[in-house]
Amino acid sequence: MKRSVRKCIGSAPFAPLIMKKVQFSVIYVVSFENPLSNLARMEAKYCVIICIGMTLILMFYAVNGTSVGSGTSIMDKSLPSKMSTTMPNTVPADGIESKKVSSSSEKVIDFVQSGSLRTSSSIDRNKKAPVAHQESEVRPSSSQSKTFQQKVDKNTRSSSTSNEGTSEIVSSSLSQLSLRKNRTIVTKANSHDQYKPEKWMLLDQEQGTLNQLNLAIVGHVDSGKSTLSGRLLHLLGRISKKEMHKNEKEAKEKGKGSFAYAWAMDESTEERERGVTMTVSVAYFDSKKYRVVLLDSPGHKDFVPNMISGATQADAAILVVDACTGSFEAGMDGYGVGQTKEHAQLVRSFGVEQIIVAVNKMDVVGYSKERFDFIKSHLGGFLRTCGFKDSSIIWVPLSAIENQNLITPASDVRLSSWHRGLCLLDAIDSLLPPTRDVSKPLILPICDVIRLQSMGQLAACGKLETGAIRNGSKVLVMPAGEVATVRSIERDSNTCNIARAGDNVAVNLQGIDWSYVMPGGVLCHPDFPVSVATSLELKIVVLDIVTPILVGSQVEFHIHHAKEAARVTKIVSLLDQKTGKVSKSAPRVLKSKQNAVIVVALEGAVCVQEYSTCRALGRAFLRSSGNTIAVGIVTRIIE
Ligand SMILES: Nc1nc2c(ncn2[C@@H]2O[C@H](COP(=O)(O)OP(=O)(O)OP(=O)(O)O)[C@@H](O)[C@H]2O)c(=O)[nH]1
Ligand SMILES: [Mg+2]
Repeated sequence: MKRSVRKCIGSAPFAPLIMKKVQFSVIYVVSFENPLSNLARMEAKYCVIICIGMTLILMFYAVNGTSVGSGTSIMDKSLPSKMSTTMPNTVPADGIESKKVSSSSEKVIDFVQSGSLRTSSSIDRNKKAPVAHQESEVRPSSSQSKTFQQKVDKNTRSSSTSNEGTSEIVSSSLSQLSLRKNRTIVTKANSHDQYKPEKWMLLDQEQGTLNQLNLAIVGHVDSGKSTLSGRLLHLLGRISKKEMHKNEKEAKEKGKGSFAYAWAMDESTEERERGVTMTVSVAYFDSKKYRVVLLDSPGHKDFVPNMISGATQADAAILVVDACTGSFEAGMDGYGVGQTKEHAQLVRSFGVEQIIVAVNKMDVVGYSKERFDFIKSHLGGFLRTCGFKDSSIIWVPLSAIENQNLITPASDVRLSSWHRGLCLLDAIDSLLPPTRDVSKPLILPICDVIRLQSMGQLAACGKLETGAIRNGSKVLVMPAGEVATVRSIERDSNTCNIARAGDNVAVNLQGIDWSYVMPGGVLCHPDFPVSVATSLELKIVVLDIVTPILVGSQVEFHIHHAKEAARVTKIVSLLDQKTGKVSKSAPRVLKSKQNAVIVVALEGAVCVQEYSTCRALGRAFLRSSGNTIAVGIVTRIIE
């Protein structure tokens, strides 16, 4: 329907031309009516017939020819990439339309929503991505190759930045999606039970290598996440003295002296000028037990979609809260204003079970035990309602600025006198190793795509949720349904031969057109394709909302790295919060804190699995007007 409408619009530019031709013919006919001689009349008759004929032919070509030709290209250009996270302009969804009227910073958001993460180049300054301007800034993802990062051509990246060529190809590939989808899914919908992993996939941990732990740093704006991350990296030797000195000097010159450590993570000019993290930055360090992938998320409300990109990959999280009077309370404010609450809810909905609460800026409150206890009791109660078990929450009072209780126990007696618990680094090491599902078929949700035009190479970046790949493995790129071959793999800037579940990698692909590989897509096993759907049944928990959810409500649907405009088409039932049983069928509205089963129809197809089959592809959440309004799981793929 949408396409046909666009097709008409597509042919519109040709309409004046057709009209002109018709008018000309009519004038011509009329002018021949006046000469009265027979010959003239005969000629006039023939002329009239010829003219009518020509007019009809011209109209036929004009209508068919132009609507097909121009309609296709114009339609394709105006259609958003289905897997792109930029919302279609035509969707009057709450808070979505307004985002499209974007300021430059919002454009950045759109781009980054493609799932872009970036590796903190402070850790390796010579490997810095070229940056031309903010909108097209190249921000390599999670643990993808810095080599890729170095070579990447800012104009060649597949992302949600508007790229007419890209959207044209992507749209045309998507137009075939339903066919591909059916072909792929119907003919190859193998049950996961039939999957037998190959021997190399199951090999034990390589000797001498640490377990990888993807650790998201989340929390309310200005709570000190980047400062804490920068400080930690500096203490662990991942940032040189020279580097730190440079940051300190430059930050001071700009009147932002207190942000020197944060600058290790916040590298873009805009982030530094605004003193706000806008995209997730990625850094690495080794603890005694883990190879830690640190995902420093933005805390500002406007950048929650970016935070999601990183947090969906997390095995565990550090929730940073600001101990200062008023600041902690602001983070706990409801209705989408307090990101302490929103982030905690989101990371839990992504399946994160273990959380470290870093109560930061304890220096400002004189390392007060009372303040710490107050925060612990208030936030602790809330975390329990999110589903965190008490035994999975570690509380760490600290000061990033004064280096208290980060990698060694506090030296300040005001803290050490009462805190007998762990310092932050020990708390990280006390986390249980994440389970890695290598015995299931490959699933790698793509958070970023990097194209090296000069070398004709293409890398899909993201975390392997299940399964394993090695050089030469065949992978199915969804939703396109195209098979590609793994040319090489990079993990934490190093090439490796095998990547297994849990690894954050850049997978260099060959044998596939780049337009088929998109952020929000999924790499999977060719014989076990993931589903592609536009209508889903969800079991949701409604968060603190001001506007109730109704049938017909327009929402932003998020799932792994994909985002689509959606509409609530049905509220199936209300569920009892304690028993989970249906308490009311087909309620008219959904309000805060209610549990329900709903059906959503998506504007475009997303790669999805039922939660019972694959957790990573079965967790979804809904946003509206810049707030997360519900978190949930996919219980049924309808269409
Ligand atoms: N006094 C004090 N200030 C701190 C501490 N940690 C961070 N800050 C300050 O808090 C401000 C914000 O720090 P950031 O690290 O940018 O905070 P953030 O959470 O990363 O902010 P966003 O990413 O924008 O959400 C800076 O001025 C820091 O110097 C601390 O332990 N004590
Ligand atoms: Mg920050």
